[in-house]
Amino acid sequence: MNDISPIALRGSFPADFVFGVATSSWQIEGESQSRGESIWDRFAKIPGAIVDGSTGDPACDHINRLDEDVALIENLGVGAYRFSVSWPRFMPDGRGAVSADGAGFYDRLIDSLLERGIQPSMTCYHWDLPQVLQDKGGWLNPDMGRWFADYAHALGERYGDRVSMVATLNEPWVSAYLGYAAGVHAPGEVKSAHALEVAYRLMVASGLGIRALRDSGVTNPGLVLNLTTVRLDQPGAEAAREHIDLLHNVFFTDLLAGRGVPEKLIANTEAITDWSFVTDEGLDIAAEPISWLGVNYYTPLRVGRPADTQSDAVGQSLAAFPGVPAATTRPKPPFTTMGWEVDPSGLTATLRDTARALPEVPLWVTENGAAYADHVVDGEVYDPDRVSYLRGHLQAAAEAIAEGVDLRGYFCWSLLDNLEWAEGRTQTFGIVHVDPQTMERIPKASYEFYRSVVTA
Ligand code: IFM
Repeated sequence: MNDISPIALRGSFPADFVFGVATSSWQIEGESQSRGESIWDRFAKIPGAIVDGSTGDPACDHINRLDEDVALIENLGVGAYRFSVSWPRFMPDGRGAVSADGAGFYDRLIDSLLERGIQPSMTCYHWDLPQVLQDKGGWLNPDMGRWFADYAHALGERYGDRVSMVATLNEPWVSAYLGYAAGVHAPGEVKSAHALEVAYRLMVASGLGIRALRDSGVTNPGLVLNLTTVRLDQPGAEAAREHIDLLHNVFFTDLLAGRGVPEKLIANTEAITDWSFVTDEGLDIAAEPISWLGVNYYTPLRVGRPADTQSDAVGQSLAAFPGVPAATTRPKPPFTTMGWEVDPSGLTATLRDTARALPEVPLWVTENGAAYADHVVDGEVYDPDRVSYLRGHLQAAAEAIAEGVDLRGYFCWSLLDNLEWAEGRTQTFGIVHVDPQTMERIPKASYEFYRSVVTA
């Protein structure tokens, strides 16, 4: 079968569909000495926590290469750029005073995007919590929601009139379960009861953040979740499949829809927690209406019967699913280097299911992309696997629209080869190669492919 042409692919989306590209602060900025400490700076100091010993410096040295990076975004031809604000750069003490330098950096970023006709899409929190707040208990502290709302309000006051979309949080599932159950992300705790509590408190914080953003004049606040379709791979794993789906998807969409914490999840986890931290007021706040929902999709989850060997796919350890009955996650080839199964139909299914769960909410694909091992040959990077991944997933997004899903835009993850959290520099998701030593940027073949689609 011939690959669909860029023109035909572009033509399968509405004319006003927004194509963008995404990054996040800790993964690209560098210059950690010019801001407050984040939980990822502290976590990176633990021997072995980050596989190759990477730290937040120099990351992609984006702070010093802003003009070059904005030029790459402009040349890509996208209509929007999704970035996150580093809370410890904007507000080094976590609360109170705003750093003039830190805030000024995002002023410059936003203004230079606008000068080029690119819509800034801002995320308030993409995992780099100020360490000073972690020292006060982090997301387990009942006051954190209020502190987050104050921070979001300050961001709204400063940038609200210039950014087209604002997300409160990026992927609370990851913060809660990789950070507090599997312990492979900052702050590196392994305590299932805390993971469930943090997931809930993050959703309450997001609701408070939505209110604070609106109060500051932001008209388009939303939230970004990593949702995915959870497939039964073998008979006998039905209960595990359902439990993983509850933790990964239904918990979040039910809270947003005002349906509360799913009864089945409460029953499944009764040996872990009594959920006494949930209050009617908290549920009401978590259900604060959002103007849009971002869906980050990379791979489906496939669940099978228990086996001697567990999958080593990044983020798919069963330790990340408190209360799950014995099972295995069983991704099938083809894989990316994260060990993630490549399955574009999973994106269509995820968008379809999310639209059903939250029928009134416009959806965006806020992240989608793939890590592959790249090679620079004669100053060029030829990455056909990533091109094929992007092509397939763009077609899958268009398919969801054809089925009636209200999908408004798609952001490719990621602009740059960056710090892939606990995987350090070993996993490269960029459509632009970044030399780890020289920081030289080389647009890959996938950059040219994506440009040919978005500008077709
Ligand atoms: O790099 C991350 C990003 O920070 C959040 N979503 C998933 C990406 C790939 O793992």
